[in-house]
Amino acid sequence: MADIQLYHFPGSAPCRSVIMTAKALGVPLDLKPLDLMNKDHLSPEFAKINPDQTVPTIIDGDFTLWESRAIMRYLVAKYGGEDNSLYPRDLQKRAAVDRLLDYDLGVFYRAMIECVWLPFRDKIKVTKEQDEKVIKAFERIDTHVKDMKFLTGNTLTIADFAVVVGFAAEELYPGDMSKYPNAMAWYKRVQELPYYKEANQSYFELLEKYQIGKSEK
Ligand SMILES: N[C@@H](CCC(=O)N[C@@H](CS)C(=O)NCC(=O)O)C(=O)O
Repeated sequence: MADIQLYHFPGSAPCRSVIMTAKALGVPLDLKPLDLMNKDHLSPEFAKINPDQTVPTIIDGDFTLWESRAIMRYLVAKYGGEDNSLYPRDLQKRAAVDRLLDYDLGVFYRAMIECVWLPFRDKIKVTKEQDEKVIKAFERIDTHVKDMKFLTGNTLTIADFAVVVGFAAEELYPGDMSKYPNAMAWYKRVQELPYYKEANQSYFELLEKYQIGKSEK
């Protein structure tokens, strides 16, 4: 069987969540980097593959799929065996994962991108509303994970992969992360996964490029 092709942009958060899922499942990926800065994704060739022209996009045989959370669900369903705890079959356990994935898509990830990453990248001053949105997002994760190892209980799921790639924007966030000790303990736990470093290498390189890191905060 040919490896699954993954069109990605090195450093991209949703791409990293897909890479983590593949690594957790032991599914090899054939990485196809697109340079978004060079507008590679806007080429007519890529528009034929994904008319939304976004990454991550996978091609698995004759099947093409985009939207990171849909890709993660697909990979676990197809390659995770009978009942994989990364995306459990039990209706209520699965619903808890889905809720977190939806919260991430609609609220958490948006707050990180719009209120931390883009102002940082474009050197724009963060508004009071943006700052409040970020604080609320960090507070939500902190309260949510208070008595749990991972986001839906004591077992790692794809919800952790989805949220952690956005949470990693804390590296660029000038505020005081010690206010969120439960969230930071969860973040550390996820970072300790054996494949975390390799799957997120491109993000560390991006941080290095921008010369940012914990020690500089
Ligand atoms: N909701 C999508 C977001 C995908 C997305 O916006 N990816 C960015 C890179 S991080 C992209 O492709 N941007 C190109 C564009 O929107 O033109 C997902 O989770 O996959």
